[in-house]
Amino acid sequence: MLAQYLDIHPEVQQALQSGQAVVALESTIISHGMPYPQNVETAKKVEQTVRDNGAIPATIAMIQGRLKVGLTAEELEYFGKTGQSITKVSRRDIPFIVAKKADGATTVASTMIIAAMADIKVFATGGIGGVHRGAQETFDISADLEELAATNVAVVCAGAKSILDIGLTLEFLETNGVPVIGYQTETLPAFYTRESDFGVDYRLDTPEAIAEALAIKWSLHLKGGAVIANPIPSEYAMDKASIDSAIQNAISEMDKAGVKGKASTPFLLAKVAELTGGNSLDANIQLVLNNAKLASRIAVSLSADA
Ligand code: PSU
Ligand code: MN
Repeated sequence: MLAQYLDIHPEVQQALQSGQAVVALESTIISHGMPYPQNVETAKKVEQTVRDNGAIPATIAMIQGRLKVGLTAEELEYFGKTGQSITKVSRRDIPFIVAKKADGATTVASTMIIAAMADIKVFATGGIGGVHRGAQETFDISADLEELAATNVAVVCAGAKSILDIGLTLEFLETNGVPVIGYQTETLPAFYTRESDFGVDYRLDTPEAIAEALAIKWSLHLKGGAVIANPIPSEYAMDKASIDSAIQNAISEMDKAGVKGKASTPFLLAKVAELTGGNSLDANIQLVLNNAKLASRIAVSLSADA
C-alpha cells in the first residue's frame, strides 16, 4: 500500500479532507538551489506566502526513507543546513532512498510524484529542469519534463533558466503534450528576466482562468501536468547581458570540470550565483515568493470549483 510509505502532515491532511487548497513545494531548491541560511529563510517565507493567499503549504521531501508531505520547522532547518550533502532525488531514486531509510531532496519530478500521491494538484517552485544546451551530444534532458507529461500536477515557475536550451525544452514539452501557460504574458519568461525569445502556448490573465483550464484538462483525462510561467516582478528582474555572460561562463567551467548527470544543474546554479554575487540570489528569492502567491490563488480557485 502506498500509504505505508507516506507521511502527510496533520495540517495538510486536514486541509485535503476538508477540500481546502494545498500547494506543494519542493526541497531541492532548499538544499541545492540556494545557500544557507537564505534557503531556510526563503522556505519559511514561501510557506507564509501560501498561507497569506488562502492555501496550506506542503513542502515535500524524504526523511529517513519516509515520503514527507509537509515539513516541521525543524525539518526545514535541517534540510537547509545539510544542503548539498542530502541526496538529490528524482523519479528513479525514490525506491532506493526509501529502502535505505535515507534523506532525500526532491526535485520537480519527484515532488510532483509525491504531491500526486497525496492528491495535491498545484506546486510552486523557482525553475524547472529542461533540455540542457548541447543535449544533442550529452542527452542531458531533465526527468522533470517526462514527469510533466505523466503526472497530473501543475507547476508554477518563473519560466526556464537559460542554463537550458529554452527552444528545445519547449519542443520537448510540445511533443509530450504539456501545455505552457503564460500568466499575463505572451513570451516565456527566462527566470531572471521577464522575457525570452520564445512564446508561450496560451496566455491567461487570471488565476481563475488557469484553474478552469486545468480542471477541464483533468476532467477530460488528459494525463499530465502543465507549466505555468510567471514572470519575475519587474523591480527584481536582472540585466539580460550580465546574466547571459554569467551563464556562459558557468557552462564553460562545467565542461572544463567534466561535470555530468545529476550534478550538472546544481553545479550551474551555484556557479551562476557565485558569478553574479548576491543579485541573482535576491532575484531567485523574489520570484519564488511570486510563484507561491500565484500557485495559491490557482489552488484556491481549483478547490472552490471542485
Ligand atoms: N532550476 C532552478 N533551481 C533549482 C532547480 C532547477 O532554477 O533548484 C532544481 C529543481 O529541483 C529541478 C532540478 O527539478 O534542479 C532539475 O535537476 P536536473 O536538471 O538534474 O533534472
Ligand atoms: Mn540532467
